[in-house]
Amino acid sequence: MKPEILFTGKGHAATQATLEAEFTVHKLFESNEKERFLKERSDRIRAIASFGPSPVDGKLMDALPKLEIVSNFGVGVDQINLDDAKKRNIIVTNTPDVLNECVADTAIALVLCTLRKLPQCEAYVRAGHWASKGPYPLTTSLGGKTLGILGLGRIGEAIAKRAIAMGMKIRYHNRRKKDAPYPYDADPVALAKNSDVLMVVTPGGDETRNLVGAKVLDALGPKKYVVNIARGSVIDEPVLLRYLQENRIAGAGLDVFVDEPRMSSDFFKLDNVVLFPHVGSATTETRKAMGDLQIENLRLHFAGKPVRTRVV
Ligand code: 8YV
Repeated sequence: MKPEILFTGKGHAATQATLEAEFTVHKLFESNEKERFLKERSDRIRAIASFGPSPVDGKLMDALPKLEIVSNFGVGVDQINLDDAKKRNIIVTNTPDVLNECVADTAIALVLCTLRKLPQCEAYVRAGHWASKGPYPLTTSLGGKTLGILGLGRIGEAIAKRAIAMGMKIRYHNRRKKDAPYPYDADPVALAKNSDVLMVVTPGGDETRNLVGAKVLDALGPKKYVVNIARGSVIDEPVLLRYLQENRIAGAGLDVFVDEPRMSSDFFKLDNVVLFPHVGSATTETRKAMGDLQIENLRLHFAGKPVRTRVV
């Protein structure tokens, strides 16, 4: 008998195909009557394979009394209520490390695109402006600038390595000072004050909601930039939009948004923001590695062995 598992969202196709071959799969996201859907399967579902932002909370856990494990596709588990899982002795796993390099590449690409306005340069050529209007206006160098990393974890370290190679200096803020070779700032405002580019790499969730708001953006000021490859929730998005409209910061590079894939269309009118569609880890290779780890955790669990990357 194959163990029965629930998919919370439509996700990485190859991973979902492998899971469908090895397990009996139930697709919650395809049902219009979710409560009934869960009730009909409540005595059989032993695992959730979570994909994307749909919440895995106490209510869903209670609807599945046989639930043993939630195996998430992604390192961020902010959509999963970890306290609710802990209380119910439900294991939660994620997919750390395998995406560090890829997300760090995206982070540096966003810094380059935001300071050097590379997407705008490309659009300028395609619009025929180079020949008609002349050279593109000068932009801003990375070399010699300070990158302030808000959340120096494994991805932050990979970003720091790359930024140093590009001639940038590194500072950071974490809740606790680490044994790291970079200057530490005691809070996000101090970090913003001391940096030219504030790089947001913290986990999402309640603890970091709107961590970057007016105070931090004021500390950055009109000559400096913010880049977010973490979660949209970490930045107060309406405030950021207003600060960009009023040129109260120099610019922003954003890979993540509060209500993806939606955002205010007012962002589209601005020349001082670069917008990516949450592609931090979105390569064929990295998504396969993430899926393999998600699958491995489920296989290990159902083989009665300890999972590889346990969060709770
Ligand atoms: C993915 C991510 O976009 O790992 C994460 O936390 O945000 C990304 O790598 C996401 O997990 C896809 O569902």
